[in-house]
Amino acid sequence: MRPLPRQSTLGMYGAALALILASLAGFVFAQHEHHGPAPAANTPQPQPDHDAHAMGETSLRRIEPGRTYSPPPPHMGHQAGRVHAPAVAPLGYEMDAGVKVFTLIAQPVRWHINDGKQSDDPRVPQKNKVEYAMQHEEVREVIGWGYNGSVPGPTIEATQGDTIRVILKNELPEPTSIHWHGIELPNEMDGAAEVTEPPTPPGGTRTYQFKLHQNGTFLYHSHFNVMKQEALGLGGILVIHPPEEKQKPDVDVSILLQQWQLLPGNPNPDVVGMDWNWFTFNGRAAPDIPPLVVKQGQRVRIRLGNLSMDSHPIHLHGYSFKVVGTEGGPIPESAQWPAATVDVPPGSTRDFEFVAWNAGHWMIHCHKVHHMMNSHAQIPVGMMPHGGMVMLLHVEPADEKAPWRHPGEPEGK
Ligand SMILES: [Cu+2]
Repeated sequence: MRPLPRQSTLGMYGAALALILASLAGFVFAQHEHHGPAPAANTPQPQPDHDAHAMGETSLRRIEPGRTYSPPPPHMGHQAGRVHAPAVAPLGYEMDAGVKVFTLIAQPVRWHINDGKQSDDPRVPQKNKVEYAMQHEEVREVIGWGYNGSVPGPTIEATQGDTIRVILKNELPEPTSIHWHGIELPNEMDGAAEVTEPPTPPGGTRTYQFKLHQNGTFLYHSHFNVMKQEALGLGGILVIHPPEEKQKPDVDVSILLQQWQLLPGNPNPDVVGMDWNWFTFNGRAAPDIPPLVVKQGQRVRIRLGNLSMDSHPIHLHGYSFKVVGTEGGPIPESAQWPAATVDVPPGSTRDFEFVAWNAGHWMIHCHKVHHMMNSHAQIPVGMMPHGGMVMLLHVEPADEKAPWRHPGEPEGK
């Protein structure tokens, strides 16, 4: 494909003028043909089941008359296909003269942070349930800002040594930019709006292109009007695989941690308040976070990224794991540390790995128990049901009848 021209050098006044003109004109974007995302290979549960969507004309009329938004771009052909982001559709790329080309459309997104349904996953033993104690059924619809109809944006996958081009199209009602968080790149590609580049105005396009010299788990997020734009959801994870890997995980998962202040009856997040009351893995709060299903014996890597304003100590039941990476890249083997909880500070990523020897239904959750709640501010005294950053890891046993045995204990004892 032909690379799109670089953004024109509009200054702040130009951007502001474009914003005013755009809102006066009520510009309309052409609808592209929608190619559905192809399921990624080698993932435990390919489930592009995110119920987020770029808002269609009908629902939009209530908010911004006359404006429509592009569906996800048809760049779904080539899939790296290794990293699985539960609840978020995968993103493919096109090749252009050796460059991997991704498209991110920044646009308003309406989705359910929680669909209000009890989890009916048959793998969770029903006999253990206490009515109303486990799961919060409040439906919460949110209108945020995301990429390609998704909050958070899709996980971008590439390989060290690749040159990637990311085409940002701005369908937001205000200027934006994308910062490549943790990436060592030329200054003019950093995406720090008003510092290294003018922000991309509404209706504008900006092309970022750079070579990837690192590997690991990184972030991307808006870097214009940051407090508001990040609080509305504009972020995602960028995974760079090493060209060669000694121990490839069988299951590779990315989870973006976000938090929201949602006031009763209002789908628009409060972007200035600090009483965060909804906490999400990939835009979903429990019980609406899809479970992670793996087979006993598989090597699992979980990549956590934090684009919220709190730290999240993420805890896994039934295992000790090894922390193997940060937003600075992989941790040398001698410096990896064993843990059952890994704290993920704001603006960081943490990768941890384990071999799923222990079959069963294991919880993965933030250990700030405040963050294991939905809308706690509204809950009266009494039972406080689980919600928020709570996910289930199902490790399917290789042999249903085999007795439980710790791997440290010799067989036959
Ligand atoms: Cu937390």
